[in-house]
Amino acid sequence: RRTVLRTLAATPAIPLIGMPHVARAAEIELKYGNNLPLSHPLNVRAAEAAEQVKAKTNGRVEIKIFPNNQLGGDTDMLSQVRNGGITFFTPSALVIATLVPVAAINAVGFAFADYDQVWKAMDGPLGAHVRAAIAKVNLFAFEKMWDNGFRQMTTSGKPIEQAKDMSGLKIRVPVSPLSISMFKSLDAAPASLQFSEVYSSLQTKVVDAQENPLPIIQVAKLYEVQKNCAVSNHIWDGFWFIANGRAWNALPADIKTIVGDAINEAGVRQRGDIKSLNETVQADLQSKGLAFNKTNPESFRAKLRDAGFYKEWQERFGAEAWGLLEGAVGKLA
Ligand code: TF8
Repeated sequence: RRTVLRTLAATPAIPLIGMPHVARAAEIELKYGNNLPLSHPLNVRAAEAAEQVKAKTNGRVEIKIFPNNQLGGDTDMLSQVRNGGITFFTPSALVIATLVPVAAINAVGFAFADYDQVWKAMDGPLGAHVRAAIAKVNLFAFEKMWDNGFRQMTTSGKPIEQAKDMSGLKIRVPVSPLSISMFKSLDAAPASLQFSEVYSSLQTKVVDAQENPLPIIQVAKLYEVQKNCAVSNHIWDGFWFIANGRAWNALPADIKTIVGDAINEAGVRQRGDIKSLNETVQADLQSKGLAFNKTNPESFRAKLRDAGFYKEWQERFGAEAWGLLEGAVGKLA
């Protein structure tokens, strides 16, 4: 970066009159990678944040977005954000948990009843606990988590209504020990695959089912390769907006404030987008041929309890984190 600055300083001023579209190169370019198409609210709002940062820094700072797994799948992007190849990444809580195990705690099955509970916990003590754990692996997590949504299950075969319908179901889950444990406890046959592999694995029938929030099912066109959708709300999932710790700390304080504010404010707007999408997207998916059915959450919860799922994860997450979760949602184990 220094070389660039010196070069700029040594260059005689060029009059820009009559060429208003010739932009000066940003002094600081920050790369942001994610796994979603540009149409998802995550990218729409991140682009707004990038615009705001550019405007407020008079073009000095540019956040460049690489959407849609352009830089590789989640596992690749997670190592790139760790080694500084990219500055920002927004993994689902399930995905960052491969590195920071406690980050999966919001995804304990059937824990959160609604968004009031979610944001009280994640903007409150539970979120603070997870952010501190993320900081320990030299990543910086912005304060406001972004929303992925409540996860629902889709199948190419028969609909899922009760826990017993899960028996033997070949279902794709994220690369997440918690997801594997949960779906095994439900007697399903889960397979961990990266998000970038989901569509093709359903298309080629490597798996028969998958689970994701409705806005993801829509933007990833999973309705093309699935028939039924069980509204199970089995996991609440969010994205942590994370930065490479070293790159973040190297930014001047005023820039950190501008970038932090822009990203946190965009995140809060993005939560609103997902919430309203949830109300409209089902009709759209239905019109594209996906059939919806309700589920009986009690049958799932009872099955998980009987299988010792809650007890096991209480131990794995530890008393402190589990206490914060139960403080937000009530007793689980
Ligand atoms: C998964 C993830 C996804 C998110 C989203 C595509 O299913 O959890 O829900 O990564 O960004 O792999």
